[in-house]
Order: sequence, then structure tokens, then C-alpha cells
Amino acid sequence: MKPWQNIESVVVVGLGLTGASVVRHLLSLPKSLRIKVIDTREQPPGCESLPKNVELVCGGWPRNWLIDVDLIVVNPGIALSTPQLQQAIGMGIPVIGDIELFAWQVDKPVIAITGSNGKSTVTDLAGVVANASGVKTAIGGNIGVPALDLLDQDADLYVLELSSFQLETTSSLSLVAGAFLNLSEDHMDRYSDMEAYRQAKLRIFAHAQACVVNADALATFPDQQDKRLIEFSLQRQTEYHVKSVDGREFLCHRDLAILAADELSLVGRHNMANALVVLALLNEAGVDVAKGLCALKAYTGLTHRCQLIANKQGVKWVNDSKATNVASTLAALSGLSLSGKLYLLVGGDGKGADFSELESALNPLDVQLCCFGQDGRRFMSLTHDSKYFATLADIIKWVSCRAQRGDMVMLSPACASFDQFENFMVRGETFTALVKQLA
Ligand code: UMA
Ligand code: ADP
Repeated sequence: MKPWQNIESVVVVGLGLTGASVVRHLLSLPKSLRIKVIDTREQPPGCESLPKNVELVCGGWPRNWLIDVDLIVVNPGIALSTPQLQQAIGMGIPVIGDIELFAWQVDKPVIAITGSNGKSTVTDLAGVVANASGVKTAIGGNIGVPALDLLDQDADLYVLELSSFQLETTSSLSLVAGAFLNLSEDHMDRYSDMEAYRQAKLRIFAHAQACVVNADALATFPDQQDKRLIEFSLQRQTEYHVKSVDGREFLCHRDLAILAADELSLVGRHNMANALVVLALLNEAGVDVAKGLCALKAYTGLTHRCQLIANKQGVKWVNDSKATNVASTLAALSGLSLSGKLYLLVGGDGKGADFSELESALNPLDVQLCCFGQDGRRFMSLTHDSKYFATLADIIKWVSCRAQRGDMVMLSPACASFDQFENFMVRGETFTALVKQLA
């Protein structure tokens, strides 16, 4: 069936970045469609710039809109288990996401990345290295640029970061290669268990010519036996791996050493894994990575990920606001070597996670936990030295009078930000601004 056959009317559920891009895309199609938008929030972002010919209802679910329609395009932030969507699905109305619309339209090669942590880093780095290698590449998806907006760009390769939410509503995305980086507890407020979360992520491989999987995390392997696998590992020799020669580690493809790990500007072992995945994906896409190696070496990472924002009188202030789950905070802690005390800022919307795993990572450190936000109090029992604060501003004020040369103050909250901030970026910017204001 051609995707647009028999579709005359579309309801877009959820405005925000995704919904706005979907409306723009639908309006740009040669076919004239009746388009309506629902957002359950009273004042959704982007409602002021919606074209006048698109009907919008905010603050609820208008009766019959989801019954009397040919196609529903849903925002990734809205669960498919929502009763109104379930009713429509039960009636046989197709419910898809923006990535499925992208899949219907795209005519250039696509690579995509999913996993619990490292998606944005791998996506951005793949884009940087591919462009430096001479291939015009556009990146988007969960990283913050809606995938449909990429179609307007003059690109020869697309790199998509895909969340499990986006994958749930995607069924026909063809990839030259897809990567599943790792799996750790996240979004347990949305999934019944880890297996349900894993299955959502595995959808990335449905139409992938090559599946880049983590040999150190077997949960990233597809269940089907007939897929072409490309394994990467930090622990053993697989197709892409790290090899130690005379005490120096090298990133290798089979027997070929591509670069020394100490040539990377990125810090932390998890970033060696991220770099291996970039090499694997771009090789599959036919990019001559050798041309982009300088860019790979020079890449220092995205903002809000273990980012040193200030070094004031020997106190390092680090913004890792993107650590929105326990595994990412564990990754930040695992790379630390400190002469002084660590002031660790944790809390926010815990998404139903179990924080006890942090205890063993905190034990060897001289750490003061500064807890905040909706679930901040749930961290208090992890160390003897923990204190609860209402806001980040209160924490910065308190810590700035105590921190001494050699100490580090790190925002790596292991929680989502939505209880107090619009998103993790606003949380990181708030932290950065507060730190910059200090004398
Ligand atoms: N919401 C409602 N009712 C609605 C619409 C939204 O309650 O009708 C709420 C939902 O709780 C939702 C939240 O508002 O989670 C945010 O929705 P939004 O409209 O602001 O979302 P977008 O702006 O379209 O952003 C989405 C992704 N957000 C989510 O999946 C929650 C962005 O990922 C993504 O960058 C963007 O599309 C472009 O593709 C953000 C994210 O937090 C970074 N992703 C999660 C993660 O990485 O852990 C999956
Ligand atoms: P995502 O887009 O999946 O959230 P990011 O690249 O934005 O991933 O990184 C999110 C957090 O996870 C940061 O705190 C970062 O330091 C950490 N991180 C990055 N790569 C990895 C990895 N491969 N394994 C574990 N943690 C990682």
C-alpha cells in the first residue's frame, strides 16, 4: 500500500517541537489533507505559530476527533497506552509517529542510534565526522531537531537519534545501519518492565541492513537470528574493539588500529565505546572515515554532558544535566579521579527508578550529596553526608561557602528535569548561570 493512499484527514496529538514539524510536513505534501491538532496541555509550546487553517484544541481530548479520522500522528511524549489512543487503535485507525512519516518520505541513506545512554553523543559525533569526511550529513531526532525538519536540508546522509518512545510508533524505517548502544533502567513510568523497554528499542533493527550491537551488553542483540550483526566491545576482541599495546589503548576495526584512545579529546571509557560505534556506523554508510579522523580526535562533546563549566579557585564545576537516569550518573562517577570532595547534585523526576545502584559507586568517594526536586529525598539514604534543598540556587549558595581547592561540584542528577524545569537544557543552563554569578 502506498502510505498516503486512503488518507484524507490527520489528527496530530501533541504540539511541541514534534507536532509543529509534523504540521509543517503535512502542509508541504502535494496532497491536500484535513489537519487537526490536539494538545492536552492548556498552553502548549508553539500554539501561537500554528497556521490558521489548522484546527487546534488544547487542554483535553475533543470527543470524536480520534474516531472520525484516517491517521493519527502522536507525539513521542504521549504513551500509546493512553485510553483515547487505545480506543482509536482498537478501531483500526493507524497511529504513527513523526519518524514513520520521515520513513515514508526519505530518499537518502539513514543511520540511526538508540540506547539508554550515549545516543546524542554518538549522533552528534557521527554527524561531525561524516561532514569532516566530505559527506553532507544532517542530524536530528530525539537530539532536539525533529527528523521531518531534516528533509528540507540538502543532505546525502541522515543520522537519527531515536528514543524508545519514537521507535514504538515507527515500523518501516529502512537503515543502512542502526546501533543499540546499551540498556539500563529508564522510563519505568512508561514501560511495564525492562523487557518491554528493550523490545521498544529493538524496533530500530526491523529494517536495518546492519545491526551495531554492544558485545558487553547482550540485551542490545536482536532476538532474530537472521540479522547481520556488527559487534563492538571495550572488553574483548570483536569487529570494533579496544586493544592494549604496551600499555597504550587503541580503537581497532578487526586487526587495524584506527587511532589511539588517548588521541580522543573525549574523556571516559564510555566515550571510547561511543567512538567505536561512530566508526562502525559510518563505515557501513560508506563514509571514508580516515578523512574525518582529525574531527573525531578534536571532538570535545556536547553541552550538558560532563561539561567543565568553571574552575574557580581550584574548585571544578561540572554540568552533567543530561544525566537523566542512574546509568548516566554512574558513567560520570566511574571516570572520576579527585583529590578533594565531590559535591554531587542529584534529584528531580526519578521516573520510578531504583537509585540504590549508585551506593557502591559513591562509597569510594569523599562525597556530599546535595538533593533537590520532587524525588531528591529518595537519594538521602545513599550516603551519610546528604542534605535536601528546595532549589538549585539554594544548593549553589550553600556549596560555594564550603567547597575548597581540589573539590568538584557536579550536577549529574540521575533524574529527569520536568518537575522543576522545562527540560534538561534549561536545568543545565540554570546551573551554569548560577555558577557564573559566583564571585
Ligand atoms: N505533553 C502532554 N500533552 C500533550 C503533549 C505533550 O502532556 O498533548 C507532555 C508529555 O508529558 C511530553 C511533554 O509534554 O512528554 C513534552 O512534549 P513536547 O511536546 O514538549 O515534546 P517535543 O517538543 O515534541 O519533544 C519531543 C521529544 N520529547 C519527548 O520525547 C518527551 C524530545 O526529546 C525530542 O528532542 C523532540 O521531540 C524532537 O524529536 C526530549 C526527551 O526528553 C529531549 N526525550 C526523552 C529522553 O531523551 O529521555 C525520550
Ligand atoms: P542520551 O542522548 O542517550 O541521553 P548523551 O550522549 O546525551 O546520551 O549522554 C547522556 C549521559 O550519559 C551523559 O551524562 C553522558 O556522560 C553519559 N553517557 C554518554 N555515553 C555513554 C555510554 N556509552 N554509556 C553510559 N553513559 C554514557
